[in-house]
Amino acid sequence: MQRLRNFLQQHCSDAGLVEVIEQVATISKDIAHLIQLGDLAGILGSAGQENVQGENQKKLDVIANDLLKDGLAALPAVKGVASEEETLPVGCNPEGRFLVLFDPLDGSSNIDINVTVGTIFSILAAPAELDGGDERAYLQPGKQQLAAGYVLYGPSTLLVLTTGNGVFSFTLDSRVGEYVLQRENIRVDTKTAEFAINMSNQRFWKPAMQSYVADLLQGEEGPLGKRYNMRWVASMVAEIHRILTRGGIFMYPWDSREPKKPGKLRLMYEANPMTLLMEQAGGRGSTATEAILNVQPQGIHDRVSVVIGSAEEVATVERYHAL
Ligand code: P6P
Repeated sequence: MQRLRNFLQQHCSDAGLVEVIEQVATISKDIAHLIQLGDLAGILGSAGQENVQGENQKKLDVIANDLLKDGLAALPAVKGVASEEETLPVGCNPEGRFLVLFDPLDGSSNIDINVTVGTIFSILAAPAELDGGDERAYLQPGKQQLAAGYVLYGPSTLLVLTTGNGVFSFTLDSRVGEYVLQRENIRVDTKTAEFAINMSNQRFWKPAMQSYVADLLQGEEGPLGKRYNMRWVASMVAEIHRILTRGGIFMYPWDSREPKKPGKLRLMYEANPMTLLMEQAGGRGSTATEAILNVQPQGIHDRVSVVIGSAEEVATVERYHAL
């Protein structure tokens, strides 16, 4: 079984990029260990403060964020980092060539109920002329990502990664503390009969999304002509991993609860990395009207409407929104 380090050395010619990815993997082992200890490590519950998103931070949100921020800042290759849990980007090493963006603990509302959570990361080239603490350095569309991935802290701890040449999955063998290659060149089904959306928001969606989901629910008798199943884990990493494994479509569309926001999920460290992975596996990622990887960010905490998964199903959603 090929270990992560050997794989990266074979598949990635940039030693600096390999070093950054390895550091994320190393840090994720500490996060996985804390999650497995749970209450025993005293890491459950609220941190008693809000983040820039206005969300109540869990203790483990803060711990995971600090582990990633400090661990990456220690690498000469890292010029700066941006995090869901940090209001501003953090400048690291002026000579660094990479910027790393991350959601340190995605789905953290699940941590207190022992349900799957994850870490999502995205790696960009650092513009030579901008400091790693300068937000402008990060404002690159998702198609410019050099690498992206997630760590899924589930029954197994998995690292799923792309450096632009396919999607690869590694399982953490806790007996030896190493990620070992599990699946190569993952391909996602172009068709699906499984959708993921938070149905409790139905009355707040645009009519086009209401119409599409109503047709999904009509099953064989409806215009889509087949019975669909539904899942909602409230952890994007778990949803995307399921889709990479057996197809599907994940949606978090704009809704009228906060009409000024284009969506709930964040472009730079949720939608962009997950879309790069999905498209590297033959799937697609769209805002329902535009390819996610083409969206030009205006700020590191930009939000976006998200429709990600099996290519033909994403195209169907776009068709409903084009009517
Ligand atoms: P809701 C987790 O907070 C997250 O950012 C995603 O991981 C997840 O898909 C979504 O929000 C869940 O949102 O509104 O269903 O709690």
